[in-house]
Amino acid sequence: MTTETPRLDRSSHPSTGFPGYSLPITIVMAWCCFVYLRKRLAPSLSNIAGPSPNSFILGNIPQLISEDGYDFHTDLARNYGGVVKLHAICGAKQLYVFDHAAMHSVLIKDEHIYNMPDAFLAANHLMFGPCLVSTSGQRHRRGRKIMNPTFSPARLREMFPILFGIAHKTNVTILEASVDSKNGETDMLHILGTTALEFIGQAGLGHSFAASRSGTLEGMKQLLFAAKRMIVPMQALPFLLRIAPSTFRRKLIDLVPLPDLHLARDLVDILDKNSRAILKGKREAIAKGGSAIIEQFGQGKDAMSLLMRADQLSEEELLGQMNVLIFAGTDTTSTAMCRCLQELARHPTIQAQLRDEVTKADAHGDIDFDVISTLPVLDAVCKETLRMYPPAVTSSRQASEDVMMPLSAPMIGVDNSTITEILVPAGTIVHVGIKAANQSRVVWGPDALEWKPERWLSPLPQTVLDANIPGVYPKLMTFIGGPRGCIGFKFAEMSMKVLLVVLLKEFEFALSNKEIVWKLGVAEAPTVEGKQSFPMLVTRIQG
Ligand code: HEM
Ligand SMILES: *[C@@H]1O[C@H](CO)[C@@H](O)[C@H](O)[C@H]1NC(C)=O
Ligand SMILES: *[C@@H]1O[C@H](CO)[C@@H](O)[C@H](O)[C@H]1NC(C)=O
Ligand SMILES: CC(=O)N[C@H]1CO[C@H](CO)[C@@H](O)[C@@H]1O
Repeated sequence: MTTETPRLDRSSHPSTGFPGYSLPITIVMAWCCFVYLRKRLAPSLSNIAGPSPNSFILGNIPQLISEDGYDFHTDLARNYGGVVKLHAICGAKQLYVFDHAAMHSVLIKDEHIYNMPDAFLAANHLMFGPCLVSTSGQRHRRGRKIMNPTFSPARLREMFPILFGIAHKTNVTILEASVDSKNGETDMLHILGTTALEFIGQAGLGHSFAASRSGTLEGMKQLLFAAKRMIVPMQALPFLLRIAPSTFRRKLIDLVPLPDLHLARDLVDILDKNSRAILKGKREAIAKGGSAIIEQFGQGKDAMSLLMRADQLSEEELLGQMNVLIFAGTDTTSTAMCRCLQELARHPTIQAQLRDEVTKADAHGDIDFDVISTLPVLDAVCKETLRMYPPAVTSSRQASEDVMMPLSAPMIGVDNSTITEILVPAGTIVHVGIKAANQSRVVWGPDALEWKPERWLSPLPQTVLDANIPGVYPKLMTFIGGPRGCIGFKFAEMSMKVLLVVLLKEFEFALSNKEIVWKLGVAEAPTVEGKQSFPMLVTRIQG
């Protein structure tokens, strides 16, 4: 199968910051103002405290979506109660929420009222096609019902040896890379990114990206960062999708002088072409039947093969779901692994303790599926990393009607009165502060901001047990909760564990002296001097 590699001029678009404002953006924003002002906002949010807007037109949005926005999110968590008011475009108000009763309402109790924002659904539709992250309501429920079994515990058991096979290849890649390396540094982001893509490729798509050397990984990464930089003009998408036929939209995209939009267009074209080629290959193998299926990567047991045999999704939907698995499962997992290795490098005693545990368990060939989940230090290291460093920092929803938001503890309003619940007006966008919730001192105790796997090895504090945190992953918001919670959280956890078992047996990880700057994209990413990379000093353990 031939897949195309994107050739992209990376210097042609800004790597950080907010794009400049040209005529089309001004038009889009004027349109947004019109829509928001028409909806006139209920006064109920005026008493909620929050940071003052940076500008009238854009409010706090540039800070919220900035790639350098860690401090903004930290300040929100530190300086306000569990619900914070943000200023959005043209004076509209949004909420930033990390109170757990409020999160429970948004994600579970009143989930049918809080959809993914229209602009996100529309952008996801343009990028990926019809899929889980471009649909809501009934259509989304149908999609979940069809997709859920593809990552069930029985499937994970089947995928387990496939993941080990890939991790062993990664071991060899690291060996080669560290031999080739001039200064002893190995870029673990690239290696772990390729590995995570291969995990999803083989287990999810029955396809080896490593074998086809497609540019999917680079393309996906750049697409997500370009999409995030376009959040403001994206607000016009639901409107454009409604009025314009697709050929006209395409012309429009070509005409609008936004480098990021053109980059996104080219990337989407490449991803689409690759995905269609993969799907065609699978169709042919299924048509041939018998050994043609077994010869495929994943032996026909991957998620896509299951979906194709179940025959409930259209061709476009299959492509969409395929794109979304790549999109949702790659950068998130590789970033979490980078954070994991970073903390293990900072805590050599824990690294040694973990190495000891996995080496003993893995002494007679690969650890068994049932055994890997019983290793306490391995489990604690993964959970603590996912708590401290959730790869996605926020997740957004939009209220489709007026709704009351409960609070777990009263807050003080701007007028010094006590607020016990909030009337959220229809149309309000609510950002769930995943990171802020995970690190709450109220819940986790005074050491909430320290990476301490030990906290998982003894009974958790009563405040954690009482908090009733509404995550699909016990006690954490990292994978969100409710019907839109991450479909792949068990798969992601298993991927991390398999990699840690194989890599810690073989290597010792230390930090290089390069300064790592973490940027906030759709998932966070480590950079060195503006380029995505995560150099580490990797030494092979002798003996
Ligand atoms: C550490 C790794 C991961 C993290 C932190 C993570 C986190 C998340 C979060 C926060 C969401 C909710 C997004 C939103 O609604 O705003 C989500 C959704 C999703 N994730 Fe993951 N994810 C990870 C790995 C994976 C993997 C490996 C897969 C695929 C096997 C996957 C598949 C999905 C899908 C399909 C959705 C959309 C669910 C829906 O809208 O119904 N994720 N994930
Ligand atoms: C890693 O690769 C080396 C060289 O091929 C091999 O000797 C070693 O057993 C491998 N280790 C693991 C855990 O796969
Ligand atoms: C609220 O209380 C603070 C201190 O207790 C005071 O400085 C401030 O003026 C009060 N604000 C209003 C609106 O009453
Ligand atoms: C509510 C709360 O305690 N939030 C904490 C979340 O994490 C930030 C740092 O990222 C802390 O400063 C907050 O106090």
